[in-house]
Formats: sequence, C-alpha cells, structure tokens
Amino acid sequence: MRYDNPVLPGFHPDPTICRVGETFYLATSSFEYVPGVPLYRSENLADWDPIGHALTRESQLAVGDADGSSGIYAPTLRYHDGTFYLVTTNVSDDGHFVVTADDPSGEWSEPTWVDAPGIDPDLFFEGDTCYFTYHSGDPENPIQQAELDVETGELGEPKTIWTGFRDPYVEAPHIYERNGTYHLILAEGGTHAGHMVVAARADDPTGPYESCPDNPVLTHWGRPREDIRATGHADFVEDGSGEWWLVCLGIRQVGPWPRFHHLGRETFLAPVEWDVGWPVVNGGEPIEAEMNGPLPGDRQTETTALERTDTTFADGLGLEWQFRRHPDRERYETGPDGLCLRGGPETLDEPEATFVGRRQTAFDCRVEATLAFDPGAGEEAGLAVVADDRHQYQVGVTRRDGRREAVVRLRIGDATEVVGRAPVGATTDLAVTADAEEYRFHADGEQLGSASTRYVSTEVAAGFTGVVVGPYATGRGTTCETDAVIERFVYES
Ligand code: 6LW
Repeated sequence: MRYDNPVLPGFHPDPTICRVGETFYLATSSFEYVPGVPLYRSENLADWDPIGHALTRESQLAVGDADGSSGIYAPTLRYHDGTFYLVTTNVSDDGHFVVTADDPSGEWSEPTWVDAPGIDPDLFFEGDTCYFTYHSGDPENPIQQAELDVETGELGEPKTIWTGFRDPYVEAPHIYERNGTYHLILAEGGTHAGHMVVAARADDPTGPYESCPDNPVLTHWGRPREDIRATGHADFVEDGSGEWWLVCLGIRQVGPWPRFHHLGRETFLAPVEWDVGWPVVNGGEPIEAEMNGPLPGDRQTETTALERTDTTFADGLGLEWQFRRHPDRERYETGPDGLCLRGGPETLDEPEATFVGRRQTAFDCRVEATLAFDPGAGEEAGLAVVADDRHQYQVGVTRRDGRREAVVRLRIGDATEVVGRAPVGATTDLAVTADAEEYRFHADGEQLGSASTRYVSTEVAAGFTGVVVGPYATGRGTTCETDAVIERFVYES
C-alpha cells in the first residue's frame, strides 16, 4: 500500500511514537506554542488524527516568557502498565518533567520534575525499573542514563552510556528491547543538513553499547539538491505483526540554490528491517516522498487526502489552532458570529501579540478569512503568515486618514515595509495564496502584494519551528476599542 511522506506535514519535529494494541500514538515538540505537545492517533501509521495536547495548562507549560523556539523541546511518549507517560523538557523553565494520562486524548497530569541537565529525555521501562536517558549537554559525556522513580522524579546516579559515533553532539536517545537485545537509537550531526540516525546495541539497557557497523543507519547528508533532507531524530515502533517502523523529522527544501525550507521540520515514516540484529532503514535507501507499504491496518485510499477546513468558529477553536505563548483569553471569543478578536496594544513583532494560527502543511495552499471590522484609527486586524516575531507577513484592514483600507505589510528581520494598500468596506474577504516560492495577498479578490517564501524560512529566520497562518488583531500601541470578527476561516491545500 502506497503512502506519502511526510506523514505529518508542517511543523512537527522530534516525533515520538508508541503502540497500544492496534493503535499508534505520536507526539511532537511544540516550543513556545500553546497548547503544547500535539498528540495524534493512527491505525495504519500513514493517516494521523489529532486527539489533543499533553500540555494544556499553565502549570504544565510555563512558556509565557519563552523566546521563539525555546520552551518545549523533544518529548518521548511511552505506554507502560496501563498508563501513558510523556517526558519532555521546558528549556525556558525547570528542565525535564514527566506527565501521565490513562487516556491520551484527555487531561494529562501535573508535571513531575526530574533534576538533570540537558534535553531529549527518554524513558525505557523494564519490569519495575524505569531508565531515564538524556542528552546532558556535556560534550565529554553527552548521553547519560540513570534509574528514575517515575512517581517522585527521583533520579539515581547518572552514568555515560554513549559518546557519539562520529559527533560528540549526539542527542535524541531512545531505547528498545528486541529479542533480548537492547537497541539505542540516537541522532548526530545537528538538526540541519548533517542530521543522521545512528544505532548501537547491548545485552543490558545500561550498556555497554556497541556501535552498528553500518552507522549512520539513516542520513540525507551529501544530497544537497534533493527535496528531502535533514532526516534524523527518530523513534522506532514495532507494529504488532513483527514489522518495525521509524518516524523521524526531515525537511522539504524548495527554491533554487541555495535551497531553503519554511514549513518547519516535518514527520516522516520509513520501514525498518533487521540484518543480523542491526536496523536497516528503508532497505538502506533514502526516504522518499512516495513510499510503498505494506502498512499495518486498513487504509481507505492510497493518497493523502487534500485538506480543506472551513470553520465559522461556532464550536470554538479546533485542535489545529495554537497560540504563540499563553494568550489573554479575553481577547479571543468564539460563538455563532465567528471568532471575535479584541486586539491588544502589541503588534505581531511582540511576543504577546493577539494571534491564533494553524500550521501551514502544504506548499500550495489557500487561506481565506471573511473579516467584519470597522477599525478605529490605527486599529488593525487580518491574516498573518508567521515564522516568528521578526519574520512575518500580514494582510489586514486598518483605518488611515479616516479611510478604511487593506494593507499588506512584510516584516523581514530589521526591515518592515507596507507593500500594498486598497480601500475596503466594513466586511472584507482576505486571502493568502501560496506556492512553494511565493505568498500572494488579496483583499476582496484583488492582489495587493506578494512576498518570497524564503524570508520566512528557517534558513533566514533560524529556529526550530515552521510557518503558521491565522488571524491577528492589534491596536498598535493601545488596546482596540473595536472587535474584529472573523466570520469564516478557510484553509485549503
Ligand atoms: C532537540 C534536538 C533536536 O530537542 O532539535 O533535531 C532540538 N533535534 O534533539 C529541538 O527540536
């Protein structure tokens, strides 16, 4: 059965996966976004349904002061003895913590903090013992491990179990048991072009670990002109029929040389076979956009469905929506009229901006909003394409010299420029259309400006996230007196 990569398109890095019976669960990093750590469910590994988020409350998710691409780093999701465990790191708060749930689509527990340095924690359960393995940040002793009391967060004495196959900057450890052998999978080479997956094995979860003779078991290093690159940070799962799979992050490059990516690090799927006890990823071949199964479970169609969401917000904000840091909830109201935004004084250049967005998941897409707004002087609301506080594009409605007008504004690093204007009425149809290389901004059907996708790419903006699109509102220095109502929002790819 054919499937398409990435299986989770758009900003979905550092995937972690587990299986319960015939159902797979997957989580990814979320950085400064709220709610944190999106969770997905699948029966066949290719089609994933969102089921919620692990971190929904401020007590679990202190990202109020998080810089862009800080906050929540790579999680590990595991199921043990009837309980789901998710361990992750808030690099803007107290570091590593564990949350638990009986039902992953429900509420997760308060955090149990684990006092250890670094990032990328892993949990491996064996009997009553839980091994906590992590990237310590110490280049001499990068991958450390200690026994963890998951109830209290108390950690035993850490010891170094891996120092790197080629690169002491080794991260993303995960441990699995297969036929009595313990496999340690890691990422090396950094999360960009040199990213790779390496494997090691031992007779005991604590080591000593022997390096796979065929390391790295996956890398797209040395393929600079190919579309899919930076594959790494993998997690393995056995599908219940003895077949193994890997999910990993990767990027899809676009544009002419030097190529770039703006949709963030996405989640890819590849089969894993075993050759005399060592993992072989996708038969030793690079991961492709079109892959052949056989996948576990049933699949209705062999192609990834085009996505269209058309929302009036009558039922609130669906699971695809995210805020950049904790929102002032009073600024966002949903109801039969739509999404009602009361813009704060902050513009999109500031962390507290009034903005709610969803991931851009395809290069070719169309975003539309019907905006009912009669702004006071300086007030503005519209649609934004956001990489971070310093790299974003906006098409909005404002009032200038007493006139209502649509504006297109580009913010690229230190430069901000209005590139298009047109008079509009009290209700405006705003749209952003995109292909791999360009965004085009429209008001009431007229194109008012365009901008390259390059300037919202990771190569320009840096960081660990990808583009999100959605409505914003701002009083540009004062809180708006007029509400901006998004009567309808359409995302189509
Ligand atoms: C992270 C590290 C990484 O936790 O990027 O690609 C960091 N790998 O493992 C943030 O995603």
